[in-house]
Amino acid sequence: MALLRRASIPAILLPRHPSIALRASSWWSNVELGPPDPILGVTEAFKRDEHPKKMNLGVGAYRDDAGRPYVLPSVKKAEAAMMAKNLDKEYLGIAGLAEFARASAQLAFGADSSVFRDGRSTTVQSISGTGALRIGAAFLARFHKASNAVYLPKPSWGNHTPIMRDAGLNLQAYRYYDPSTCGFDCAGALEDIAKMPEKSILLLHACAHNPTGVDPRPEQWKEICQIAKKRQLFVFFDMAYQGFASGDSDRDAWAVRHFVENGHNVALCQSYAKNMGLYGERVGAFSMVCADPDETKRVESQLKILIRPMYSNPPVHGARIASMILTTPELRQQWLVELKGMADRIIGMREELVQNLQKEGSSRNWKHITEQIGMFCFTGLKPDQVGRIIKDFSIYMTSDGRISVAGVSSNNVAYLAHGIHEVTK
Ligand code: IK2
Repeated sequence: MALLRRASIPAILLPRHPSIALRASSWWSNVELGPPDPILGVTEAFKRDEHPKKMNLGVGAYRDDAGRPYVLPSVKKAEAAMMAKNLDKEYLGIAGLAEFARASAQLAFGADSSVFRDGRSTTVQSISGTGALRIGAAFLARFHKASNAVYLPKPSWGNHTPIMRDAGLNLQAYRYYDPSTCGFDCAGALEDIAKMPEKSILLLHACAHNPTGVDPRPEQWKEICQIAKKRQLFVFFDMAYQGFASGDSDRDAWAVRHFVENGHNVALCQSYAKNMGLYGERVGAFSMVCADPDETKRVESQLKILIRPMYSNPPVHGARIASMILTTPELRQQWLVELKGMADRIIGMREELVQNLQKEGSSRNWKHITEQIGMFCFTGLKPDQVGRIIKDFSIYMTSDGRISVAGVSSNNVAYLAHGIHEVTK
């Protein structure tokens, strides 16, 4: 038919590439080419590089000391036990796996927390930490009528900005990092928090602040807690690294528990990407601490109403793994040892990096490398130095000078120190 129709059109009127001309004109000519993601774009550039010593310290993903991705033995054991049970693949409910949500909330708030006795908290499974943030932001945008201003630390994890903005919240910032000390700007943060309009949303990284690796000390947390209470701020905790900072999951949850014990009805996001190495399984949780059981029930119902049109219900496999680890005493014990092993390896690499910088003859003060905590180190390298270390040494990192210490190993720490020294001397 098409051929017959074309045969009846004079040749002069036929386009040179008829298949193109017969297509509808473009719908998307107005769509601009977007920039690559500032973190994941680093991995793309790394993959294209053929340097034999290239290092990818961009994305935060744990590697063992041989530089390989690490599947925790406790995760493998849980998966083997699950296989033996021959489980089905039915849909989960909108809020996810109930036993996972319960165990996750207990891990965060402490099993003996009064929020459980009082029936004052609700937890839903989420698509890892990012999904938890997205649920929380959507809930706040819809129901936190008193203010849509969300205050992020300066700097914060790069994805916080689009998550909050896309949910319709109004982005603000408070001072957090002091470049002159490569440490926490406590005075600046307290001053800014004290000036926030009442009922604003205050986003806090519960531990292992990303990207700086700089956390407040307990006495500083206490001050933040008090001022936030006085200003009647709504506290939104992001805890993507519980146990990964100090190696102790209770210690890393200290700030969250302190705020709750001191009367803050917080929102909390959890991720099992790092602390169980379940990156691609996308296991996380979102919790809201409420005033009483009735409020809890109402909030829970609305969380489900928000989730249903987003993704209907969360994936089951990773949540089963996390749930089995958290609720089986021997597996949980094994996991806690493995978690400490990961945290300790990172702490050890920080020390080795400083020693190697000294061996290189660097006279700079690198003590922030060992003082900062968690997966990331904010090296203090300036953008031009980052550009040079990438170009001359194929050592990839984000342009703010953040390195994922989890990607450093005994084999490449000396090369990294050499590169850093060459671009900073
Ligand atoms: N919140 C924070 C503060 C995070 O750091 C992350 C993980 N970021 O990791 C990538 C990187 O910075 O290199 C998350 C939330 C959420 O992570 P996920 O959605 O993987 O659980």
